[in-house]
Amino acid sequence: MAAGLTRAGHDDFIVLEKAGDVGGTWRENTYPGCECDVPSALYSYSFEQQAWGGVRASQPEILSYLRRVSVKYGLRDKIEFGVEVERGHWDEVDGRWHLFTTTGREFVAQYLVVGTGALHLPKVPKTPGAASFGGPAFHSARWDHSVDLAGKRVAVIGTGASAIQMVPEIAAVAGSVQLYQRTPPWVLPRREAGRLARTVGRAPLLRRLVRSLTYWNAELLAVGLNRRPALTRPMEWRAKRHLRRQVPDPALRAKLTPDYRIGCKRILRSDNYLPALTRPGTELIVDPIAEITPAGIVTEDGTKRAADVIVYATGFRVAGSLARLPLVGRDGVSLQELWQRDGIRAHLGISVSGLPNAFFLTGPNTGLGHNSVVFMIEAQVSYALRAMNLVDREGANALDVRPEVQAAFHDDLHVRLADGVWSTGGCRSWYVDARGVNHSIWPGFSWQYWLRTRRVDRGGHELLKPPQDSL
Ligand code: N01
Repeated sequence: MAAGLTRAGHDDFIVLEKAGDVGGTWRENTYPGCECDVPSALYSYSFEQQAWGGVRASQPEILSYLRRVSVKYGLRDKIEFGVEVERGHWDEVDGRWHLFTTTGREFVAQYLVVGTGALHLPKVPKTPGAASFGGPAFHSARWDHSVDLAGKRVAVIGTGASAIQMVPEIAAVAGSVQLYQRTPPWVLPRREAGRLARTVGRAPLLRRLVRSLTYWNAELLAVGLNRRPALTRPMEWRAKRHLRRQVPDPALRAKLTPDYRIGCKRILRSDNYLPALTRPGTELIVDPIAEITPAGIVTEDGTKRAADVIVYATGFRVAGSLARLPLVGRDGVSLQELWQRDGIRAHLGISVSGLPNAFFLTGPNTGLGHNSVVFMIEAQVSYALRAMNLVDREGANALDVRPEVQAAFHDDLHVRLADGVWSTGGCRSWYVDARGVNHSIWPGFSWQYWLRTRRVDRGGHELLKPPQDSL
């Protein structure tokens, strides 16, 4: 967003960042083996395409890329680091957003862009006895680098995208690994192209070509995920073949075979996760956890396993995480109240009726199971810039999406979601909330989303005039 504003010639903005550096999720997640499972060809900004070292970019590579971009575009001077916004409200008298930080500072702005992300609140299960555990215990997104895992008995809970990246690294150094699995993930080969990728990466024209081919290849998957989940069956065959090749033991294979449709949860890619589970020191445990004691973990079948360290790779609290920041809009109604009343909804996942001039990045139903979130974020940034231009062009002060436009968007979205693998695939995932409502996924091609964000519908918005005394 900051680069988008700068590139569009604006410099009258400020970025408030609670941490001490840029990077977001790529700053917070530093667990061993952390990398991006989206093809690296798609994982850089369109205006700053990156020559990555391989077909997947590692967390340190991505973090240094983001730092580099922030320097190159002169953004660091625009960022107030270590400033956490605690609350904000739209003031109808002066037509401005007023934001208050945890230290009591106030910022006043015509526009507010919320880029706080969806996967940033660690979810740690409330297991009986967890607090009594005698050793270090931490979440994957809060990795404790002071803990040396060499020779230790390490318990890892969870087998999602984070776990499958860290387990091979942990297994390589730990004395033993206990991996607690509730649901087996579908795992496809990772396919590292090595030298070819590096060569391609260095030649800008080839890089663009690969980016384009990779993008359209990824879009193909959307047909299966969104419309015809049965079309993804060949992917299931490939994943099962990968499993057969990597896990010779039929009993272990049975535990690792999913019983739901691929894509219902995030599709994972790894060449070293399954082999790590066949190492003598690694045990895959599928009995549910009953309690945690000072010495380790007890499963429901009564087995006690001693552990020195527990790693929670148990994901994030997602639903409504955007509403955690108390924002109060028109008529004194807060985002939380709006979403409690109407359900979590935002027009294009970007604007919420009742919150004028506020734009959400990675808002509700803009996540993808098949392509890169960077593409979606760039579409959202362009949309926010277009909306600001519209306000200026119209001589207005603000725009607020009409509730009926937001409702029509929301209803159409949820009709389309009903056909998708997230509804029909027979799994439970973080995409879906406790009531079975999917607030996470965009149920279409990403280019359809891009098309819809190319234009701000003037008639679909109420344009608010500047307050009288500022005329
Ligand atoms: O979290 P998850 P994650 N008892 O929610 C299990 C992004 N990401 O951090 O499947 C026992 O996927 C849970 O079991 P189940 C990506 O969008 C991206 O791994 O619910 N187990 C599951 O196995 C991803 O989707 C990258 O039955 C419990 C695991 O913990 C998102 O972040 C890399 C449990 C949680 O899996 C989240 O991934 C990493 C309990 N009480 C992450 N509670 C990229 O490479 C949960 N589990 C881009």
